[in-house]
Amino acid sequence: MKILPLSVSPLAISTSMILNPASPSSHLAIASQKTATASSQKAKAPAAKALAAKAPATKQVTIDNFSFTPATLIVAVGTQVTWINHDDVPHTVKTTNHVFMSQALDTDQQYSYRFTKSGTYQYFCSLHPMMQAKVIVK
Ligand SMILES: [Cu+2]
Repeated sequence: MKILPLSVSPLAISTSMILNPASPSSHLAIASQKTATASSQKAKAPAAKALAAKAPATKQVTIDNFSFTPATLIVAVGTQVTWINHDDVPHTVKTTNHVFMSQALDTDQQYSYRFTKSGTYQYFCSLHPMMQAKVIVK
């Protein structure tokens, strides 16, 4: 799984600045130190979990053989979803309710959208409207 840098997420930046005006990295360092002083051997596991929770959530949908996989993707609010076209023909990602639409994606090109509101987002390929899938944001 690709973890995108914090800088791509306005949400992550603003949250970090509220929590710690200095910098996100020094905040993470402080969190790690606190965990490290805990006596148990389990110290590393909670630290890793804390770091993962601060990373922006990302999910991927692959486009291959004229279909979106997974056809139904369930994500949390704030998740950035990236579609990657592995077909050798162009495809698009267009929501039925006009929330967003990608440009035509050539082979190996990708499109990302961050879901900031809960709901069900039906989408399709405007070039091949039989290609349909959805993202459910909770
Ligand atoms: Cu298509």
